[in-house]
Amino acid sequence: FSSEKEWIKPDNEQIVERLEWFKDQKLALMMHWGPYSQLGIVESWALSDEDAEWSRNGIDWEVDGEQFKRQYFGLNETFNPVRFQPERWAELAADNGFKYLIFTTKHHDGFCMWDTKTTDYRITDEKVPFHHHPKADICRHLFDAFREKGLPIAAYFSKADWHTPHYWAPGMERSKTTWRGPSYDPQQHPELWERFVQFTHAQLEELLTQYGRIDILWLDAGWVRAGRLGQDIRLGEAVERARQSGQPWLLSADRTVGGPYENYVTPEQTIPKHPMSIPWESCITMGTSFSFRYEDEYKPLRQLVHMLVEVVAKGGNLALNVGPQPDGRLPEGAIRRMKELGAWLKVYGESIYGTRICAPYYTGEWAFTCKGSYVYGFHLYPSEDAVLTEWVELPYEEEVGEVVLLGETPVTLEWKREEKGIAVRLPESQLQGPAPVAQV
Ligand code: FUL
Repeated sequence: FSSEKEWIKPDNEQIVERLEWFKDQKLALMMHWGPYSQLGIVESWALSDEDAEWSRNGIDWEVDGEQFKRQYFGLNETFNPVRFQPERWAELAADNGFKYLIFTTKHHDGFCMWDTKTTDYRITDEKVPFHHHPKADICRHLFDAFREKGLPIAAYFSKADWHTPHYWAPGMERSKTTWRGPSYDPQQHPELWERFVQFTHAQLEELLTQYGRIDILWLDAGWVRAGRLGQDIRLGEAVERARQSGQPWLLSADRTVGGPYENYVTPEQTIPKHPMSIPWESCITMGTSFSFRYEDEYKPLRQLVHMLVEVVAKGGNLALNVGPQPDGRLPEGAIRRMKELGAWLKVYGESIYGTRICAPYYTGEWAFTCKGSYVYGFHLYPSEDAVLTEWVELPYEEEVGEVVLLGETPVTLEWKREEKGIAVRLPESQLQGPAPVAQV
């Protein structure tokens, strides 16, 4: 979205209301999980030659394409996450300030993490050892566990599907530029394309009618769209059907596709330069990849807090991604960070949740949010050992009642008018944590 004008405000009142709910949430836990997690590769991207170097990094893929594909598509037979305890994930998320879950029901490789009838390439297939586990229908148990903790569900679903022959049709030439697929020109093969459309709609129908309340349909693979392929996948119809039959609250994110079914926009691994008043959510990894990587490095707390504050000050939500391990546990390093962030949010959450943007938004050094008659100013000082002088200038030119430094014990601060804003006197002993917050 280069300009806010391209965003279409929904004409459905309930959806407009749900978008206000959405804007209040601020922090989602995003999770990418599937057979690919076993190899610690970049989600399913090793299947696509488009970015071979990047996605196959560190793994011996010196096999020919077909052999490699067989290898990859055999990963489901060893995916056996017997330590999957969805209640633990849900508890950890709820206790640490996450407000909704975004989960990969199907990534580009086409592997279904629910008990679908549309394909055997699924978590409940008999060939998959996990088939016998009482929680084999992963989406069902995960969604139930999160809803139980009061956290709504966003179902991530890749429109591209590199497993189904309706999309990557055997024997059809793929050129380097179409490795994301489909492997054929949908305009030249409308019947094949229609089979793919029906297949996709049938999968969404299952997810949207048999898995309880879904609050958001998070469609990925923005390249699967009429403007690019000459044929539509008509997912607006699927969204509309779901809204008419039991899920009237359903928001949809349909990346860069635009139109009435892109209710909010989803920048990836980046934060927009300027504040936006349209609803948006940046998905950013806590580690270096969306899917699990062995010995991954997780962003330090200061960086996570600064990211969250910047996103919120610019009017967005942060979908912070964690990739579960192949055995079903969450990586220790990620758990640690979730708890650290949760501890920060317990003290400063009032300046984050339910807020809206207000000038001067974000200056790099300062960020602002508003709620009711309060303005919150976050000082984003650069490092643990940065020295903050006693008097700190805050670029806030509006009227000031009282200035309070938030913390476990809030402290009223002395302040004075300056030429460009106000100056507040900070008691040094209080300057702990990654981003002191002044409530004005
Ligand atoms: C991208 C995908 O290709 C990545 O693998 C990941 O799922 C990210 C959130 O969206 O478009």
